Amino acid sequence: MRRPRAVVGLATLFPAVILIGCSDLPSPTDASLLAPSASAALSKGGSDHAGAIVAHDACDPATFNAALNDPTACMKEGHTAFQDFIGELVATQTARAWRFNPLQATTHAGENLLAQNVGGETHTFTPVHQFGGGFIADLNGISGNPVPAPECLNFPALDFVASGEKSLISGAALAAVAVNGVAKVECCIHPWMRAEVRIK
Ligand SMILES: [Cu+2]
Repeated sequence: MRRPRAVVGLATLFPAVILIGCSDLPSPTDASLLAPSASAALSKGGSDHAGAIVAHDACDPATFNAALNDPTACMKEGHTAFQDFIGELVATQTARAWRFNPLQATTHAGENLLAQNVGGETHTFTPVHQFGGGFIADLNGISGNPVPAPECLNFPALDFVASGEKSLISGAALAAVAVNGVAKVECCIHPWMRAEVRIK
């Protein structure tokens, strides 16, 4: 998938992104399970799914775009200023308005899940074996997730979903990470954004 400008902006603010994102990519073993199959399924008409995970945030465009030095970092009118977002993270290790809904979803084996971003920032909906940090070291640090989930470092496979856009999480990708029938999905930018998907 294309890399959105938001990530470039984040890389400017958090130079560690460049190191993690470009110099030490794991082998793309899961690539065939993630973005390509999802985009293929979406192009078939977008109805090849039963449930959905929706990403929410509350970014304030003026302060986020200034702080991230990117006029497209936040594309929807939210009410959380960048400094308040960072302050909440430092105080509580989470930013509550940045969340997936539902926190627990259910699918049938093989079904795709719709990934919908109704927030202003870009998010990923990445199936992971274990919850961990994302690919932005500073956000990992202040949210208490110092160790990235390996899937979040597999940049070519990440499914960046921009503000207002949709994608699909493939049933195969969910099955590949499921433990006892439950697959974990997290945002690799904001690693406290997490959901669990029960596969029936
Ligand atoms: Cu996110």
